[in-house]
Amino acid sequence: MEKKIYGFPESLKDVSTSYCPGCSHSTVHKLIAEVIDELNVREKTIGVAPVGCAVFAYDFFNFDVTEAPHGRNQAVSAAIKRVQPDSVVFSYQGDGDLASIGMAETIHTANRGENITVIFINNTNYGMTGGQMAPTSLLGQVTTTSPKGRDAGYYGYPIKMLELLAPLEGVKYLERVKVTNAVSVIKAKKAIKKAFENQINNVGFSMIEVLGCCPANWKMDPVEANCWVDEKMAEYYPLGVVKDVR
Ligand SMILES: Cc1ncc(C[n+]2csc(CCOP(=O)(O)OP(=O)(O)O)c2C)c(N)n1
Ligand code: SF4
Repeated sequence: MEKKIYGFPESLKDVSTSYCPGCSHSTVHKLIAEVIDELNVREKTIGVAPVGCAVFAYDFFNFDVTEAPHGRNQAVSAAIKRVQPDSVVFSYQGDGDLASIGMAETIHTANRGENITVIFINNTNYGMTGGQMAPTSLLGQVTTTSPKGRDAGYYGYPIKMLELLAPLEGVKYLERVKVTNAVSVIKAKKAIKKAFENQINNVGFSMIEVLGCCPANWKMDPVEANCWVDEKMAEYYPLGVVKDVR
């Protein structure tokens, strides 16, 4: 008997995305869609799209997605979840959105222990607006606003968001993953699924940080960009579970 081993997720629309070739946003969208299908929650899922390259996420996902102003994703997500506690709400954000202008929202949403799922794509720059330095840009990293490389004395150090949030009591699950090869993609999906399951089981605030790549602004081809994630990013941002409390 034939066994089906692959199907296009119902939670993803069969449309072309606006992402550059090799961009991690595409891979992560697919993982989220697969998880939502597997958990059978498509009709009660509400995503909150960020500013940044994922601003058009509502055109790519096949469930309700709303938009939030720059940095305000988690405030909007928490409000939706409080008004509709039976819904499954996730905030999808880049590092500029989550760790820069949205830093206050991130900390206070986490501290309140809002029962939402946050998917954080850390690609170490402001992708959509042309590759400016982000709070997560690595030391020495050349960006359009740090043309001589990020210097700690002038710009400060790259912020490890999960380690920053871990001490907050409202925070239940934090894991850092990457999507640079098949094995890491499978691990990333497992983490994303758990972050959604936590919400469904009322465990509380969960955030998955995905080390993503931005080949366009890093001025690398997709293979080089993924190698840079494996070699440079994963060295500074260690992969794995940072916190898991039940
Ligand atoms: C209040 C406000 N300030 C600035 C902008 C311009 N802006 C749009 S996207 C963006 C950066 C997004 O970077 P990031 O969140 O890292 O997402 P990426 O594009 O890398 O996925 C900025 C600064 C805006 N939309 N709103
Ligand atoms: S600019 Fe970077 S983050 Fe934006 S779609 Fe292109 S590769 Fe992805």
